[in-house]
Amino acid sequence: WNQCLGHRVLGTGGRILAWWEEERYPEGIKWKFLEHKGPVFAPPYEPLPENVKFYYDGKVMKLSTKAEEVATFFAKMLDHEYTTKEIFRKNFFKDWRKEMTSEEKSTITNLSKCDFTHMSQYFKAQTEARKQMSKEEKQKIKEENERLLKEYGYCVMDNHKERIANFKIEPPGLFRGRGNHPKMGMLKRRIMPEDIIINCSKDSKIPPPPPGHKWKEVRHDNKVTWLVSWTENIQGSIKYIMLNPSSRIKGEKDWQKYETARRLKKCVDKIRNQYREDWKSKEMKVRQRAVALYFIDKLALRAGNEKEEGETADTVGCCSLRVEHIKLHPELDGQEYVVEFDFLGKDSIRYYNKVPVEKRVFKNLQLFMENKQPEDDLFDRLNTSILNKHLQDLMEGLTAKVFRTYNASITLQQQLKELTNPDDNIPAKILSYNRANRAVAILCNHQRAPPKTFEKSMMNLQSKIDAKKEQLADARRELKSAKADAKVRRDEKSKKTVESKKKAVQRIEEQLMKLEVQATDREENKQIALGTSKLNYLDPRISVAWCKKWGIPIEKIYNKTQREKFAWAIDMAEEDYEF
Ligand SMILES: *[C@@H]1O[C@H](CO)[C@@H](O)[C@H](O)[C@H]1NC(C)=O
Ligand SMILES: *[C@@H]1O[C@H](CO)[C@@H](O)[C@H](O)[C@H]1NC(C)=O
Ligand SMILES: *[C@@H]1O[C@H](CO)[C@@H](O)[C@H](O)[C@H]1NC(C)=O
Ligand SMILES: *[C@@H]1O[C@H](CO)[C@@H](O)[C@H](O)[C@H]1NC(C)=O
Ligand SMILES: CC(=O)N[C@H]1CO[C@H](CO)[C@@H](O)[C@@H]1O
Repeated sequence: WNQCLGHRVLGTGGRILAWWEEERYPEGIKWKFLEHKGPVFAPPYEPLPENVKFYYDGKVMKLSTKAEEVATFFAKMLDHEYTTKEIFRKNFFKDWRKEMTSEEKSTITNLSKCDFTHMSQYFKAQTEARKQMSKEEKQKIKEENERLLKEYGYCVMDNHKERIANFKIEPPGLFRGRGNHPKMGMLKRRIMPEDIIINCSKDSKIPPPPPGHKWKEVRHDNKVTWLVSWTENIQGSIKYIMLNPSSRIKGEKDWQKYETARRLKKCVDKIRNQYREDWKSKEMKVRQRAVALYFIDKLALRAGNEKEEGETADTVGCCSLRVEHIKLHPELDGQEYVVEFDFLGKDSIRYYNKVPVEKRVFKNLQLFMENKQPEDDLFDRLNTSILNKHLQDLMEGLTAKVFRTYNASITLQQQLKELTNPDDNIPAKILSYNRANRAVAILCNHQRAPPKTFEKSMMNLQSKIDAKKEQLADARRELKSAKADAKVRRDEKSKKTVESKKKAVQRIEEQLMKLEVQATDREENKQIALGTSKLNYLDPRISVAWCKKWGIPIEKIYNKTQREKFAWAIDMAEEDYEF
């Protein structure tokens, strides 16, 4: 029975149980830029048609617009128990009289003599008519709502677009309250621009008030969570238009991660030149650091050594590699300077890879391994904190993970460019997307054991394919005989039959193709976990832009949870987004 209104918690009878100062962000979180379109006001009042009558004391009475509007609020609730309650009636009548002209006031002195039934019937008929609306009319309303959402439902906060939770201002009406609220029945006023305080940044486009109106105030406070506020007249509590703070903070972090990776893209060449130079350094520590960095960059290795996995799990990252984890081959399978890696990485996933490296790296590794036992550290002058410190010096916010994010995202972008065939249909394009995604997962070593249900689900799919093939053969036979038939008869009817049989064959061919694509996809996916890279390393704006470019519904790429997580990207990605 407690309700939370603005910044007050109210108990029964509207008693204030608790209140707080202001809707504020947690300490330290502030925005730098905020731009929005302001609120959407309730639509203006539309007077009743002439034939809808109000009766006082048995006689028809034409009400002034203002009085009529408030009367309709009561008429709409006529069937509700509220309108029989004494407090409700008393409060309503008092507030209604304030909206009346002096003539109306002197005539209408007794609520019990007011007859709202005709009005009430009119509204019921309207509700009924709305239910019977045609598809086109419903579509029109839907489109209008979407237009409003697009225009007013978002704001720009610090460079990214954010969804606004409640951009529509509640229409006027009668206050209901809960229980026997002493204020029930009072008129909840129409909120006007003159009631509205706008909070936005100084350098933003300040939303213009509706023509002929003024805002109460425009503020620029970057510590508050609201965009628009006003004081409602019943309880005197402050109402806000806000964003969803939790999603903002999450989306913000996610967004920052990819922006950091994009910053790396700009300076990665410089970093690479630098570590190449460092391979020649006189200082052993610098050489080791440079080779480790090369591994992180080239192999997307983790920095490692964080000791979070506990003492028993013998998992390693780049800095904690031991001599036993690598083998050097001056020549292997026709390639020069090959390093063979074999170790347990994060979550005890085996990392096994044979990579040709540059000659200088190879020579350095030989040097690092000299006179060492298999269990000795490969990079004995290095640990994770030294490496991380160095990364910070190279670029603010740089960690080994940023290299992974950068490489994963840029690889996805390149793979999508390479693999997407413009002439493909949608299922084939999605297969290409999944293949690009798999290329990234392999790069990040996101492997998995084939799921237990794999064989069974593959068999199910195969039997579906077989059935579809049979169906196709039947359809083709039918088409053939229909054609033969048409040749003999040469009439309109048999021509039509041929056409419809042709269509059937085409339809079945498409269905078969879809199933076959699905089977290929599943087979290729057998030992790869796509989820991790999709959720953690791939800039969602790349996928969204790809979908927009090729007209692929976003649902084909992201499921519901993923769409929520990436809402910030789905709302903002341009068709030609470049990571
Ligand atoms: C108001 O009207 C009702 C119904 O006509 C009547 O019973 C009641 O006595 C009236 N009240 C006053 C205060 O005139
Ligand atoms: C990403 O990693 C792969 C595999 O090591 C590497 O071949 C490629 O050059 C990297 N791409 C970029 C753009 O860094
Ligand atoms: C890393 O090495 C530096 C310098 O040798 C040392 O000061 C630091 O304590 C080491 N950190 C860890 C976590 O081992
Ligand atoms: C969406 O996919 C992820 C894996 O990628 C899964 O963990 C999650 O349960 C899925 N959510 C829904 C609503 O299907
Ligand atoms: C509700 C409220 O007053 N919020 C803030 C809006 O901005 C001003 C400064 O511009 C602050 O003083 C307010 O606290």
